[in-house]
Amino acid sequence: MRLLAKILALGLLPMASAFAASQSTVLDVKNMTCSLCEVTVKKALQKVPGVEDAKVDYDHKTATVQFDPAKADTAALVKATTDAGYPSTPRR
Ligand SMILES: [Cu+2]
Repeated sequence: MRLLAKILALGLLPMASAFAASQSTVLDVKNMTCSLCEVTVKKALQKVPGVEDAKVDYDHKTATVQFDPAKADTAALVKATTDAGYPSTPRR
């Protein structure tokens, strides 16, 4: 029984912390040539499951994305903008 409790605790703790916080990441976005591109990139990011908020800055060529790390990851965000015609790289 104690072993079972341990397994449950180990299994559930990472999930609990994933639910608690959303993660924010900044992407450098290429190919944005006008403010309409900003909207296209924003929509592409918002379609990714787990994305809570996406702010795209045409002037700085960046996208700031807030997402649930349990559902989305940086790779999925990069893929979304790239598939829309705007390759991006995560900023560190
Ligand atoms: Cu444009």
